[in-house]
Amino acid sequence: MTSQKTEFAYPSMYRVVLLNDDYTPMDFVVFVLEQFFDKSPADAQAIMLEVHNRGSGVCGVFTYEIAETKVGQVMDFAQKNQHPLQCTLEKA
Ligand code: TYC
Repeated sequence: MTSQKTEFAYPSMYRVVLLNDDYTPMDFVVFVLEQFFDKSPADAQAIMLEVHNRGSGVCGVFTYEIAETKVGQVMDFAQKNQHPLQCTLEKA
């Protein structure tokens, strides 16, 4: 029997990052973190405060396609609610 070597590469991962601004309500950001990133109320509150106090914070780490989709969902939802919330992705 011939031996087979299975070669594969792990996909690159991307951080989805929320940015602070002066206008988006804190409750809205907490809701976004619970709704789109499955965060518990306590985790969502902690991440929101980190963004508020430090300027940015990580919502999660995903493959490119999923990270892109999350960024789109957040930006869409913020725009529909007329908040200037910004969300980006960066290579992990
Ligand atoms: N700085 C905002 C305020 O004081 C709250 C906020 C938190 C906005 C996180 C955006 O990603 C953000 N209302």
